Amino acid sequence: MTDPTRAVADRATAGFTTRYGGQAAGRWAAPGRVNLIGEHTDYNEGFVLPFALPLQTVVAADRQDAEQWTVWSELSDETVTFGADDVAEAGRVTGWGAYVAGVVWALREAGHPVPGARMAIASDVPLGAGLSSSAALESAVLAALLDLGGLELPAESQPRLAQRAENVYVGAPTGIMDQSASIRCQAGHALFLDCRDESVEQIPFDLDAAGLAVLVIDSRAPHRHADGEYAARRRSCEAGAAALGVAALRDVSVDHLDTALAQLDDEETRRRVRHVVTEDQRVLDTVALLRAARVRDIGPLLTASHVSMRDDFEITVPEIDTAVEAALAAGALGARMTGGGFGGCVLALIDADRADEVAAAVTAAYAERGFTAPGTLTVLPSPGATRLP
Ligand code: GAF
Repeated sequence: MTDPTRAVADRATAGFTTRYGGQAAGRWAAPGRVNLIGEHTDYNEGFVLPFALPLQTVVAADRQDAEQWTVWSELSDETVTFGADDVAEAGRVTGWGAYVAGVVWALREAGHPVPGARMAIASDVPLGAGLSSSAALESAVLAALLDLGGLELPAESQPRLAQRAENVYVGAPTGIMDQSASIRCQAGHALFLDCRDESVEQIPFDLDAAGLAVLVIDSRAPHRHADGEYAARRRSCEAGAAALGVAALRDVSVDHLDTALAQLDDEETRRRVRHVVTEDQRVLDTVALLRAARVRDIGPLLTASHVSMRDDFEITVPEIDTAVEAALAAGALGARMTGGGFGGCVLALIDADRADEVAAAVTAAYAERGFTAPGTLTVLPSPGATRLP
């Protein structure tokens, strides 16, 4: 266990003992993620390339006999309790407890006999920063319930189940990327996921060997209508695919992009389609470079992805664009927004010895524009969900 994991695991353990008395039967951890490249491609059955963060959510838990789930979280210092009736139908538990109840609901719906449980949750994954705090919570709870119940569910089937918790129980129409990243990522690798058949390849992403680092910049931008805008982007993509007569935008290749765009009447749909089709190709190009250990060379693809999100998909905000521009001006090899958009984080690929300089440049650019100071953190590709010793 690394030191940061130990600290959050200790908080979950202590929270369990304080709330319930005695020792937890075990502790399960699941990470947040950044997406190296491949944004808004997952629900278009395309490609993504996330990696897991060293920031984790930890659940300390034990079984309880009744069909009841009692959950305390350090984030709100609140305890939520729900029973079989609350997970008989989606949506009955609301707030953060919905992510936990959603996992119980999805497991039961898939026919698994879920044990009652008491859980204490601690987390280092910031909320609302676009680093998949909800997928980390779902994935850690899923890992805990599977082990506590002795339930068998292959790792490749787990993301879909956690995603159903979020899509159906919570009601957020997200794709398969975040839960896949939290569950299936491996240390030192980015996860190349084909969102059509959910096949994965672990792509070595050795930043140290290349003398590089990834700087994650929390834009601190308030989320501006993120949920509604996300759903609107999804609808545009589906409309584009329908107009082109394909099952999903994944089926349009860059070689046929111009022909496809010429078939669309609506300028906005054309821009959305162009983003998704070119972004899928950028993922494939990034993977090819990483396979050849040409890590430095992926920088321009990251920046091109950002430009596409800014101009074609229109999901960036001034704080995000400022962070990208300032990082590039300070010598980043590439920079882009990561995650769903309308706030959240930027990632910058930088020479490892320039992290302070790039972070200071972004902070200065923010101050000049009167934005709330950004957060910065360098990260390495970290392990996916696991039971802690
Ligand atoms: C959010 C969603 F949850 C993902 O499924 C994905 O669509 C992402 O936005 C954009 O790439 O994180």
